[in-house]
Amino acid sequence: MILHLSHSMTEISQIKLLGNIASPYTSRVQFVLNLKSIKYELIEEDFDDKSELLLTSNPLFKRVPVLLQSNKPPILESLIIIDYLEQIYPDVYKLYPYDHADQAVLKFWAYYIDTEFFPLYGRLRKTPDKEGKEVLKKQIIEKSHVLENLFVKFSNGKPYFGGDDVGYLDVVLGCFLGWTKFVGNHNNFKIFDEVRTPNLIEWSKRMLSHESLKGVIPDQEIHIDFFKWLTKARPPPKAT
Ligand SMILES: N[C@@H](CCC(=O)N[C@@H](CS)C(=O)NCC(=O)O)C(=O)O
Repeated sequence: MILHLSHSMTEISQIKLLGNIASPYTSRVQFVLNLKSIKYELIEEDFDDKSELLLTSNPLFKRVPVLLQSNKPPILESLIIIDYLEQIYPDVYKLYPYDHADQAVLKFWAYYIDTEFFPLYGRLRKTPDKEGKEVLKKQIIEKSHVLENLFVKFSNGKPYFGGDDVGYLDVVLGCFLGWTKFVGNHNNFKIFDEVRTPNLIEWSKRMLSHESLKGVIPDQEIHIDFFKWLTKARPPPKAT
């Protein structure tokens, strides 16, 4: 739902986002900034040589994304940044339903996606032995069923988790679509699949052609290069 821009939108162009092109959490925030028509400057972080700005604005985790505005503290963590954007610009493209209990339910699922689903991709990379990898692939497939059922429940026959248009969970899960494709290809399996998760397959296509995601989810080349970097910079333990 797109409503008229408020006066305070002029302040928004002061927003800077510390991010990285391969970072899904950065994409997540960019997606929301685009949906809310908020202008921002993206400052690309090199993880081999993190900027002073990143180290001072997120000294504990030293991670992106970080949202910066003049005379305000840095806002950290993608889900917190999204919440913040929704609170300060509630009238421009509403991500959540109005009901607080319904919001809390969506946030639970965001927590699930961030703690139970996506981390499995990293564990798959770091697990050296074949058997261990197979176990993780199974777990990813199990979780893809959970997500398929979640989609059926929330979309209620409509194209997005949010219903007729992109909502909170679309943003939360949608940012992982590039890595989902890469991890599947790299490990010879399908994470979302026409037979097992037909709704998520159709949803993925819709998401990737959505205007607000254009240019936000990078090409597979970027994932390939980032994966090479990860393998070199943070090598998995050797198989015993
Ligand atoms: N929970 C955080 C995760 C952020 C995160 O993991 N960022 C990664 C890039 S995807 C990062 O900055 N990594 C820097 C590093 O590992 O040195 C969020 O939602 O913002």
